[in-house]
Order: sequence, then C-alpha cells, then structure tokens
Amino acid sequence: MASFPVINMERLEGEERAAAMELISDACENWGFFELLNHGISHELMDKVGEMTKDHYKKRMEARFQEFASRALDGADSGIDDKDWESTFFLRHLPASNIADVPDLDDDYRKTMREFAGELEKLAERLLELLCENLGLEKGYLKRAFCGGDGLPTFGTKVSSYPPCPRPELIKGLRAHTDAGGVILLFQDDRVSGLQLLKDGEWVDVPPLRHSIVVNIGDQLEVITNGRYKSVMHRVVAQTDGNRMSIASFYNPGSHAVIYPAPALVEKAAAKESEVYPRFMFEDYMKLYLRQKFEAKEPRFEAMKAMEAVAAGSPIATS
Ligand SMILES: O=C(O)CCC(=O)C(=O)O
Ligand SMILES: [Fe+2]
Repeated sequence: MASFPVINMERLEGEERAAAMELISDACENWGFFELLNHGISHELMDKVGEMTKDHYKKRMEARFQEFASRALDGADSGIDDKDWESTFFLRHLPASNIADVPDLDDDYRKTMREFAGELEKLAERLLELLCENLGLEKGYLKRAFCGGDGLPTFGTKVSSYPPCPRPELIKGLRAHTDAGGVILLFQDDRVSGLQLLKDGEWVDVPPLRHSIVVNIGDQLEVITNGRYKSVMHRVVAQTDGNRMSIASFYNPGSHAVIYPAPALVEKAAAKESEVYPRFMFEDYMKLYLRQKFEAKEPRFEAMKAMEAVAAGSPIATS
C-alpha cells in the first residue's frame, strides 16, 4: 500500500508546486487524510501549546478522568460500545469566541490557545483555496459555501487527552466515525500514536510526526464535491503506555449555511439524480449527526435526501 501522504508546504512556493498540488489532490481523493509540514505555524507556538495542554490535563482534568476510569471498565468482559477512553474540553472560535468564558484555564493558556486558533483558521482557509484550485472551482468558492446566514463559518477546537488504558481491547480511545464538517486540522502527540483511518477495509496508522498538522476531510466536503473527496472513517485506539495529546480543530459551515454539491462538479461527475448528493442546512445535518456520529455516513446522506424530497413536495418511493 502507498505510504501515508505527507505534504511539505514549502514545495508549494517553487518549481515543485504542481507536484505538491497533485499530492494533495491524490490524498483528498484516495485517503481523506494527509499530513502537512512547513505549514507556517511556528514550532515555538506548537511546543508551547503542547506543553500547556499537558500541564492543564495534569492540573485540571486528570482527577476527573481517573474517577471515570475507575468505573468505566467495571464488569466489562466484552467490547464497550457506548463510551470512549478520552478526556476532553471544547473551545469555540467562530462565529464568536468563548475562550474568555471557558472555566479552569490559566490566563496564559487562554491567550496561547487564542493565538493558535488564529493561526489554524488562516491555515484552514489557505487549504480551502488549494482545494478549490485542485477541484477547478473559482477562488473563494469553498469559503463562501461555508458562510451561513451570519456570514461566518463555525470554527472550534476539541482538546483531548487519551490516558493510558489497562484494557485497550475493551474500549476505544474514540470510536470509529467520520467527521461531520468541512476540514479538520489536528495537532497530535509526536510520541504516542493511536489515530487510525480505514483504507481499503484496513485500519492504517496516522503516524506521529513532530510539528506536523494532520488534515482530514469531513462529510460536508464530500457533499460539496459530490463525492469526489470522501470523508473517511477514523478512530483512536487506546494505548497501555503514554498519555496521547490531540488538539482537533473543526473548520465547518455556519449553522445556517445551505450545503449542496457544487454545480460544476455535478455536471462532470453525475448524470443521474440518484448520484447527486443532497442539499440541506448544515444545522439540520448536525442534529442528525449528534445522534448518529458513530454510524456510517451513508444513511445520514439518505435521510437528508429524503428531507429534501419532502421539502420539494415530491413523492418518495416507499418500497
Ligand atoms: O484525537 C484524534 O486524533 C482524533 C479526534 C477525532 O477524530 C475527533 O474528535 O473527531
Ligand atoms: Fe474525528
């Protein structure tokens, strides 16, 4: 199998640009994941974020997690499928930041995370532009598609720790799922692994790589590209040793953004109605996703298609 795609973004500036763009294109079409190096976010800032996040876990999160951990495996002798072995908290950046209101963060950590989020937002938007170019969409198309009623995307960060687990065969760090949104940017531990993606029916490790940002494609980009890019199932396997840090930032459509396949991509790819992805408001998709996150995405797309048919007043086949 080809090795996990790693893209050195410095190559986008020179003679090797076409080759680097082709790598991104291939990764989007065949992996749904890739890893970026030299992405423009300073290593110093990343190191600071990493250290502070590990400190914060020790100081503010560990005791609560241990309480959960002491009960989570009680009496289990087969796989646990309703819990994850992770400790998390969330930060929202767009449409409005909540960083000032999140409890238990030291001022310095708050400030550093705000700076990091600003850098990630720029990187996400730069990436969307690269994807537009690869897809043959006009400049700014994807960002505009993500801008909802209030003109802003939704952007937020999930800060996670996956502490060592005595029985990783019983519980996942995070159960398999696809991500609901647009592009996801992940700053993961450079030593403790655990993230895997499903490729051609096999679980493949996303290798820890110091100072890299892992990117993956969410369900909304699958819809907008009418299936040319696919969101891919991934999971976190709990480890017996080491506490894995992961900081995942989700650049998603605004709640009121109406998501649908880009017409330019439908004309090329699909002739039949059944081969066209649905049209819906992002918040309606999220309502469904919250209930069905750990299930396959296809029934979600089908459900949105059925809602679209009802809204359009067309009969739905019942058999
Ligand atoms: O922690 C990770 O590496 C992945 C997290 C993830 O997939 C998610 O939160 O959706
Ligand atoms: Fe995910």
